[in-house]
Amino acid sequence: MNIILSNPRGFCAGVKRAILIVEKALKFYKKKIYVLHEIVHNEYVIDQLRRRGVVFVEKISQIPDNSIVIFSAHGVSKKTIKKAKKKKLIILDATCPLVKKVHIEVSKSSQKNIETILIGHKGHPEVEGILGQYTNKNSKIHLIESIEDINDLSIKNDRKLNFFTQTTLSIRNTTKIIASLRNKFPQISSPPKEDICYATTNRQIAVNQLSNKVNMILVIGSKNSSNSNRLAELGRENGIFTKLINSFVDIKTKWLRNVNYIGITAGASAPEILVKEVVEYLKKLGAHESIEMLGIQEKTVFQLPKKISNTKIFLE
Ligand code: 0CG
Ligand code: SF4
Repeated sequence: MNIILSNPRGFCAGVKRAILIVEKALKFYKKKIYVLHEIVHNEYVIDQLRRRGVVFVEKISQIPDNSIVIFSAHGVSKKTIKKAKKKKLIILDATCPLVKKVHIEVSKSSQKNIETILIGHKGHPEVEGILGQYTNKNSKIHLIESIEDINDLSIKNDRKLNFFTQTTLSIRNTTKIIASLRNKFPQISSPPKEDICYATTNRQIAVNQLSNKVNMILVIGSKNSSNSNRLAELGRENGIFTKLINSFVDIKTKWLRNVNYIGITAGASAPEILVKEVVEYLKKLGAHESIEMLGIQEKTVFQLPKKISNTKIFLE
């Protein structure tokens, strides 16, 4: 069996920044650190931080007054910020700057009475955070998940209408939804640049290339990770037997029967150590040395919040 590693894969700039914020906060404050929601959607990352004393909560009400809170990379609503301020929490915002950009645009639309459509997955924390930027009671933000949802939309004035998307969607599927939206509302205005982020885009391009080379794909990522799920979905759409796994422990040897080329990728929140463990495990089962597939080089780096940017952590 031959192993091909997809490129790029794994951590994006937003995830690196979010995890660094937690690590630096642990060092800087030397106090209990609360994180609202999983900092990123990865079981291994959360387990490691939990062991170091980080407390993950789902509601602001679970945090004692005057504590330190970090908002996860997926972002929060305006209401959540208000609640945190009311409790006098010290806030460190790990919202990815690319999600923040969508927040700013949606908030502007709300202020300008522009009706907005958001393409995204219901219940995902990023979607909840984006919807929560639209506070204008006289106008509306509508969430759609599919082409079918477009038929149910009731729009007041399609000349004062725009749309945005969640950052981690399927490029293929979203392109189709946008085409149908434009067809139904020819006057709709769109974001100046696609909201699906560079990391999501590049990992999907790589999986498309990988699909031409392998007969099985392993996507390393957690069940609640939207971008990881999209990679697994894409492998399957391309006709490749694909599995989403947390780590090598999830691999079933029966999957590997008759597989001579196996592709490995990792979602934007999955650390490289998990890829290494999978490769080692497959090699123990008899696979050859892995080969890195050439792909798009990523250079994006995001700045840290000023409060903690000078705090040095181990190996820095
Ligand atoms: O892909 P989603 O938005 O579910 O998040 P995850 O934490 O897996 O990855 C990047 C971020 C934020
Ligand atoms: Fe930011 Fe994209 Fe990474 Fe999400 S997946 S944290 S939007 S860079």
